[in-house]
This record gives sequence, C-alpha cells and structure tokens, in this order.
Amino acid sequence: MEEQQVVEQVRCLGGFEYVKLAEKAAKGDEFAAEAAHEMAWEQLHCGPWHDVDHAWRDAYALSCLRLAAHRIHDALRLLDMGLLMGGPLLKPHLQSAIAELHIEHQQHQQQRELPGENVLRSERLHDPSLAERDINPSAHVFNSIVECGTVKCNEAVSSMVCLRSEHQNKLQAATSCNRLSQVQDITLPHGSLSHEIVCKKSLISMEDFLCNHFISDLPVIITDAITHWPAMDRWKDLDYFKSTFGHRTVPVEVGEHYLASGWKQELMSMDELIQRFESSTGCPSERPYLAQHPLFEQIPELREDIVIPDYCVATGGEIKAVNAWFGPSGTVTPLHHDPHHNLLTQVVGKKYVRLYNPAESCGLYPFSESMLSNSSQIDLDNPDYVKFPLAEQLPYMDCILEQGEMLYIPPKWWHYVKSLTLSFSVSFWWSAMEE
Ligand SMILES: O=C(O)CCC(=O)C(=O)O
Repeated sequence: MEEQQVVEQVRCLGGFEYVKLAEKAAKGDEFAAEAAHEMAWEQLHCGPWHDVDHAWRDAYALSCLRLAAHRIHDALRLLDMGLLMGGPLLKPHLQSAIAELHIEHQQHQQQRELPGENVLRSERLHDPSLAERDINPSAHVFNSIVECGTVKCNEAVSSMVCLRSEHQNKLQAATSCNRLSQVQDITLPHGSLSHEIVCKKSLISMEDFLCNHFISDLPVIITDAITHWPAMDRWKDLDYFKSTFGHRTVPVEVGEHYLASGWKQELMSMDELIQRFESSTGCPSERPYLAQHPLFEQIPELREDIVIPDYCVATGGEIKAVNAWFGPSGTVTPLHHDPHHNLLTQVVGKKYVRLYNPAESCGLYPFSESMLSNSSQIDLDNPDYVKFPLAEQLPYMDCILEQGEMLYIPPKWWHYVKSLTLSFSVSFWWSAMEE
C-alpha cells in the first residue's frame, strides 16, 4: 500500500525510470533493486538536503527495503540507512523488518547456545547443512516483508556473523570503560566555575520548577530524578551497546566541533564508534561524537531504558525532540541557543556547561548567516576579545553536570558544553502550551 504510494509520488515528479525499476524490483529483480537504490541515492545528493523532495526520500527508503531482501549480509545497514536518510512513509516497514531480523537472530543465538550443542561457529559455516538452518529465518523475514528476493546462502551465513558482536571482549570493554570514565586532562574555558554556579535542587517539586524556573526562565540542576532509569545501570557498560546494538549504523560527527574546519559527518556502526572511543588518541580533529541524534526513534528498544521526565509533560506543551549525545571526553558543543525548553540529562559521565542569558545575545556576536544565526562567533576555548570585545565582561553561569543530574536550559539561553569523561546525555526538548 505505502510502497505503491511511494512509486506514485515519484511518478508525479517525473521519475519514470525509477518507477520502472521499482516495479521490476517488486517482482524480485535484484538488478533493478540495485539500480533503483543507486538512482534514489543520487537524487538525495543532487542539491542541498532541505531541497530534496520528500518523495525521493521515501523512494530511497523503499529501495533500501527492497535491496535488503537480496543483501542479507548487509541488510541491517541498508535498513538503518533507510531510517536515517529515507522519508517517513516507510519507517514502520523498516522498523518491523529490523525487529523481525532481530528476533530471528536471537532465535539463532539460542539455538547455538543449546546445551550439548558444541558445534563451533567455524564448523557450521563450512557445513552447508548446518548453515542452512541458520539462514532460513532471515530469508523468511524478507520474504514476508518485502515479498521478493532469493536469499543467497553464503550471504545469509555471513550476515549472521556480522549481525552480533556477541559478548566477546567483555573484560576488555569493562577495563576500557573504567579508563574512559575517568576525568581526563580537559582544559575548561578561562574563568570557568569562578562566577555564579547553577543552583542544584534535589527532586524539585513541580510547583517549584514551574514557578521558579520554567516561568521565570531560570536554569536549575535537578538531582535524584533519574535514579530509577534502567539506563543508569545499563549504559555504564560499553559492552551493553556493543552486544545489543553494535551492528546498528549511526551518524557520527568527527572533528573538534561543528564550527571547526575539517569537521565532518560519518556513518558507522555502534561497534566502530565505541572502538574509536577506546582507541582514541585524544586528537580533536578525529574526535567522534554521536550528537543530537534521535537514537530512540531509530532503536526503540533503547527508549525502554529512559523515561520522559514529568517536568516536560506537566507544562502542557509537547515533546519536540529526544536526542542522544554519546561521545568520549573532550567533545565540545560550541556556544549556541535553541528555541525550546530543554532538560539535558546526564546518564553517563560528566560535562561542563556554561550558560548566558538571552539578554546578552548582542555581546555574543551571533553569526549573520541564517543557518548559523543561533551560534556565537565566540570560541570559548580560544576567544578573540580584540575582534569581539563585548564578550569579555559578559555575566554567565556555569556548572559541572554530574552523572544522574539534569540541567534545565530555558529557551534561547546560550549554552556551551564540554564533556569531561566518556559521556552519554539525553536532551528532552519541548514546547510550552502557547508555542
Ligand atoms: O551535550 C552537548 O554536547 C550539547 C547539548 C545541547 O546543545 C542541547 O541539549 O541542546
């Protein structure tokens, strides 16, 4: 149904070649599935991202779904690419394909772990009869979801090898996690923690929050509000991410920060991201940061580890975004502001945060380009007060946001954030009722 809608949308845009390929792909033509995938990918890269017609983004998602049926070894990456770059129409299909693949994989794991089943993985791979048993589930998934495609045995077997990094290296991960959790030699911007410190309140009442912070536009750190989150235990162990979501593709920012030269975005598996944390040389130009990503939409299982704080809901507005920020020590988000209320929640590690009142905006020299007009030209790690003299004497407040704490950042408040350890934060952005 939705597939047909996608094809019709592209037909209306005049993409007849894609339509032809998509129709052939729907009948199981692998070559057409690949060509349609390439064509849609090209369309995503024809101009600025915001100019890409949503029909082509949906077409890309469809092509990922179809090609995944033929490329079982690469299916999860393709489906994730569909989620990350594709339009909204086929998201539920992509999610259910991933979920079924996950279930199939778990069943496969259980079979492998049956008592008395001591056939080594390598032996299974070389024994076609054993391998066959591993393959069929995934083939079934894609046959039922996409209704096309002959799954190739060898591809399917290697998919199972790629799918899960298992619990190997557990000890190594625990050790490196301890190392990563220690506060490294991080230099804070000049004057840090010498002015007004953001006040901390334990499990503040809703009334206190609404009257003294939400309505009065005043930041506060709320402690003891997320102790019950499953994430508080689970996310401490990097191996949790590796063994549970290691094969998932995520977008990662690489570089000093988003305003620095040489900064880029890459797509990589969660396994690779964590490996980069562990092998990091600390070189800023190589620093990876999974930043401002709606990871909980992409991987719904992770949503079960967190809880939307009542503070966001009680104000009668609506949640605008729940984003993940996962990186090593030293990640920097330069001084900028956002239009929404924000509870920046520190699940793992700690961060330094500096805040400036919106009333100080003039002295923070926002960029004039509209894309960057919510970012300041002041590089707090290396400020040029000759060029930007007003910035030197501006009042600000700052804090160390500790593990288990959440910082309320009112709309339009400028904020600069630097991680002091390996860190995983979740930001909840929401709008007030009248917005
Ligand atoms: O944690 C960070 O690096 C930045 C967080 C942020 O800018 C936000 O939540 O709006």
